[in-house]
Amino acid sequence: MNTPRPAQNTAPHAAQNTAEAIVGTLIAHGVKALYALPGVHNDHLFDALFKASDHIGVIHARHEQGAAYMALGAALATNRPSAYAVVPGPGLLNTGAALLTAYSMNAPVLGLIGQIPDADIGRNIGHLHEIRDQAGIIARLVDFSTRVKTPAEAASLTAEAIASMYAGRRGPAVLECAIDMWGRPGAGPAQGPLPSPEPAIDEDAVAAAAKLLGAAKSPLIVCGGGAQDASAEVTALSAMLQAPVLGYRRGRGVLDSRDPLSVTLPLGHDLWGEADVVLGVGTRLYYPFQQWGVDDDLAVIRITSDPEEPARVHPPAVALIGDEAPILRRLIDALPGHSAKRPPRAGEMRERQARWNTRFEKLAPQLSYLEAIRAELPEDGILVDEVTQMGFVARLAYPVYRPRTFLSPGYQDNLGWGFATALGVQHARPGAPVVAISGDGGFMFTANELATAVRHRIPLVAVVFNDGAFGNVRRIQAERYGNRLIASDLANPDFLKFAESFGAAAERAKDPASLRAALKRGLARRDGPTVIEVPVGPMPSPWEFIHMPKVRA
Ligand SMILES: Cc1ncc(C[n+]2csc(CCOP(=O)(O)OP(=O)(O)O)c2C)c(N)n1
Ligand SMILES: [Mg+2]
Repeated sequence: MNTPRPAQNTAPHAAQNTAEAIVGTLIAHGVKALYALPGVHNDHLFDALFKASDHIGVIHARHEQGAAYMALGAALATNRPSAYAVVPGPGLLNTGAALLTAYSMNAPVLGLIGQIPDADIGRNIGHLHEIRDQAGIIARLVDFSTRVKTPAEAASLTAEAIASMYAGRRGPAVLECAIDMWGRPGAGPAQGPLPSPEPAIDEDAVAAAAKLLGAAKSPLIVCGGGAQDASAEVTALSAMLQAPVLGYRRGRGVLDSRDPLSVTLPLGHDLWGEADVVLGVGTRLYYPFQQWGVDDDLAVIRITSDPEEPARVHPPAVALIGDEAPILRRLIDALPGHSAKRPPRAGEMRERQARWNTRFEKLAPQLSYLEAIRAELPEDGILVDEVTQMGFVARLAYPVYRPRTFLSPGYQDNLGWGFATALGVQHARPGAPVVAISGDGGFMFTANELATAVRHRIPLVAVVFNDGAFGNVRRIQAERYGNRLIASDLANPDFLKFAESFGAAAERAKDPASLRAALKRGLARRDGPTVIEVPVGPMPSPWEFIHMPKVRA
């Protein structure tokens, strides 16, 4: 099934006040950790968490953005509901970029946000942490948000908020709760997950899609983040149709990179120009529509959970709305009646990919380090990327073997997301080896969370590629602005001493072979974080492989 419904979990305990009802409801949804930063507005919440500590842990971060990014990482690694709690006003705003990213990535993150005294909300008195129209600000960031206005509704609103994260366009939700509401008695018992009926599948649309795909001469499948839980189905359909599968950024790993029908972005670009039918699964088809072009000779089929998505840019021939995996299963069932037998395309794709791989050789500095990481990360190991030279190339060429093992920030592409998000990934998947890659610029956005990693013994391995610069910006200034370098050089700490001063393990690796050795040691260490600094020079530009010209009118 595509969208794991929140599991019934531990025994709900009798709820007494608002905070206890909310905490009990989180527990009843299988939420085992709350990523948080406390403050007076939420003291009752933390007291409820103290009392429930046999069932739910609190991971306290050093900055609210760290808490929210960790919740995002936990959600992305598992597709299970995850939650964070912060104070209102500055606390909320400090989580803004992470919440925005959770929205962009359709991640099931629940924010629990404090509020000023209930009776004063909207009066602009100037209470501690008061912000004008907090609810309005939140409503611009997430699809579902509300304030808990009585203890009696606390449990049901929490269950509703969590259900909303998996319904329609998936994504985060927020509950606000006033400083004097958390502790108010009279809440009902905790509530388990609401029933989540599978939306009916449009059988006429399935038949139309099967007919188009069955008759296609040159079908192409494009996967986005929404296909991550439909790997088996995409793999089966690709084999039946002998259709190549393009995944870039969030679509990587849906089809195993070792499958010859799995193609990288530039080959996908070539194939887009040749295709007669394209099936987009859980993707906005952003690069194809915005950069590669689309015309009437191409029949586009969309499968997406967001009912508004298909009509946004280019009306498709067929749109199927709902969870990707069950829809794909129906499509696979409907196909044999329609499908032409096609010759195998594995050999052709291997050869065409090999030609692109030869061109990728200009990215050798990045590729050699990524090869070292791939060699040390086992099949289920997770790589969290960043907005850095290494990240850009990883999205193109790092081999990904399984779904949800390559995490890339999607269209926000927000510098500084990686390290703290990876901490949440590692915390939620303690048995999986996790590596975060970042540049010296991105790492320093949340490097303070090394303290959180040490305090909570999170065994993340963070590789920091240090070029002493916002390298991407510097290269653009050098190449396109006559080398007028401005605001792109960085004064860095000694990353080894810095990491060690937190109590983290630290190593410096000067080449890919020493990175492999350092990774081996770091991944073996399971009681705390490791930072590996890799000093690097300027890197070759990957952009010619990412921003490619129109191939259709
Ligand atoms: C939140 C945010 N701010 C700014 C940017 C613009 N930006 C993109 S790449 C980059 C520099 C990255 O530097 P670093 O992390 O050191 O990676 P490098 O390019 O040097 O490998 C900047 C500032 C961004 N993508 N996101
Ligand atoms: Mg840099």
